[in-house]
Amino acid sequence: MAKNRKVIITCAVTGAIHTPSMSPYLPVTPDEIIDAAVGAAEAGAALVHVHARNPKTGQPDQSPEAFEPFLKVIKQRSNCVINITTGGAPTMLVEERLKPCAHFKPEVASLNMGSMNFGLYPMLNRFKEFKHDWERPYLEGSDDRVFKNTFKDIANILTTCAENGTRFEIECYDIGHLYTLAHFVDRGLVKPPFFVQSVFGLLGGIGPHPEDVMHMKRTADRLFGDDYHWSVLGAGRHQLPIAAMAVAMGGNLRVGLEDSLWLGPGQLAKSNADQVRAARQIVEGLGLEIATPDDAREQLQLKG
Ligand code: KMH
Ligand code: ZN
Repeated sequence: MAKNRKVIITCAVTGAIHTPSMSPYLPVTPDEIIDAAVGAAEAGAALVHVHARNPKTGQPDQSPEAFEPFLKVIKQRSNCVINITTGGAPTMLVEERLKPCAHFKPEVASLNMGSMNFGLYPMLNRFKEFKHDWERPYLEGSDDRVFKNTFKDIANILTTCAENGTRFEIECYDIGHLYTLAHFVDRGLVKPPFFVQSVFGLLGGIGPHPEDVMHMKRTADRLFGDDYHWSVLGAGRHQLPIAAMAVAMGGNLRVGLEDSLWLGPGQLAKSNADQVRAARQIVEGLGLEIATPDDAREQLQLKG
């Protein structure tokens, strides 16, 4: 792992996992996404990872028109690095998912390193009443849905975005995804330094046990040496414990309502900024400094 000791906090402000009925604080409209992103950046996030939603229904929307109303304003109001999703939602195919990145040519885009099951249906046990018609089938449907990211899909994203100087938040949900990254390094399609975002605790991916975190880091160290920056995200209640583990091990972290709606047991996070502040406390409590957006640009060699 590359040795930088300023810790990069990424905040993923809304995503496509959670649905509006799960939390009144989930950003949905462009104004809510702007406030969430700017608030997270002011609280200490160097990168802000964004998805768009239909402002009336909250359904994930991957059209460039859905991103347009908030991207420009976030840029005007903050120096944070904007990271646009190419994951979109697990219901979408890669051609649709690529459109906003191809159009807006961001500094960073997410890149999902393999096809997988993406189990959202257990949330039906916790959240039962839904405001919008799409929410229940979206969650139920994940019982028989594959989040498709074939080798061809990955190569397509790499070549389309790399032409624009976009670099990647490389989402690895399991150990095999690190080996897939190594394969694309061998093919010359992705260049160091890699920003590896390890995802723990999603149903269908690696678990959230400390041994899982150790195994992910050990494998990435063996495959990539000093050529990668390591970041982690823990799903749901695992968010802060996993962040704390990784920061103590020299890594970076991601928080945000995309990955967890919670601030503590039974306590919904009222904003993305609240989660960033909680993560920042961990970082600073360990005697470490958080990275500014320009520190992150330098560390990750972004185009700026
Ligand atoms: N929802 C995260 C676990 C993407 O947007 O490309 C992964 C993610 C995918 O952020
Ligand atoms: Zn995302």
